[in-house]
Amino acid sequence: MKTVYSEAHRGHSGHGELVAGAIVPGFEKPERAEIIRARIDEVDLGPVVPPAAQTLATAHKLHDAAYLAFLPQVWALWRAEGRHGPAMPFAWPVPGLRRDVEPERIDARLGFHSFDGGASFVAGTWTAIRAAHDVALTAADLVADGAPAAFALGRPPGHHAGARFMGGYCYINNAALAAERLRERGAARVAVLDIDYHHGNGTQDIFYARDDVVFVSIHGDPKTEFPFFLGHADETGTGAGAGFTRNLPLPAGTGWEAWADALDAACDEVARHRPDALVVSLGVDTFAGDPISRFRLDSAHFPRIGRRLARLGLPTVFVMEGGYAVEAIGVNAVGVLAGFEE
Ligand code: Q9C
Ligand code: ZN
Repeated sequence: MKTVYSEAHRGHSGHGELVAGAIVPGFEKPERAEIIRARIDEVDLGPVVPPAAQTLATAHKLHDAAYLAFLPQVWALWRAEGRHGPAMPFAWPVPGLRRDVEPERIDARLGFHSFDGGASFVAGTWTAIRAAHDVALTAADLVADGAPAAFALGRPPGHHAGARFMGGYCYINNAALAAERLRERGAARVAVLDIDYHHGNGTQDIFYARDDVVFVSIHGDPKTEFPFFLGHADETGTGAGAGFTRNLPLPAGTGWEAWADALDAACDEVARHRPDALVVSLGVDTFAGDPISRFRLDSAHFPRIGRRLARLGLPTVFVMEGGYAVEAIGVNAVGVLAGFEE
């Protein structure tokens, strides 16, 4: 299959994140995409192509206009306050505080548009976000044009980004873009299957009231795992979307057998809705060696995931999400894709 990739992700680097009271180097770093890119050549997965030019029209169907307008301005606003280091929020308008008065200062605006401190900005962040957006839409177009599958290798990832917030290393929801583009190109119904370790709260948020995009997710139980505040089994959709969201939370420590059972259940759920196309939010932070996650999959399991997904027989866009064991991320992510192609 073709991979869509842009080097523009490299500018989103050098930021840190808060772990146990200290700012440590960010786990979501350029090496991740570089190592996957190298592995694609090693196993001859297929051609690597640049994204085609895209407008933000599809993003505007998924994200709030004020939120989308804010993202490209962040770095300049931060610099205008004399700051040089990464921009990160530190105050959030939780219930009990006001959201109806939009603040003016950049520190406050960052918190206003986010749910955690995990989506920081450096000089190249917007360019990387925009490139990942173009990558996802281009991969969806390849599949709409008739390719059986395509791989959107962008970063930053997207599945924690909701209609009006960033967080969890995510800004614009790339998987949601791919699903929406498949809808625009003629698919009556699209399924998004999220196999990242973390619940795809942003994707769920965007499609929760819709019956044309099914969202199915296998993830660490939010009672103990990030993003903590969404992803429980009783969340099944609302309004027209009732019955079109399915969450399969699993306890930290889950290994291959129980995880594979959940994948079977998730695939059955996808098939039951008879979608015309599939988007896979491809996180490989389910790997046992992942430094921030707690499932126990081995590298040998990832091709088996790909083979199971292929049995759905659907045109499929793979969109890169998480995975932080960089030494294994190439083998694991490309393992899924190679298994799918068998
Ligand atoms: N620094 C994705 O896998 N963990 N996002 C914060 C404290 C956030 C994961 C830990 C994990 C976000 C796309
Ligand atoms: Zn994740």
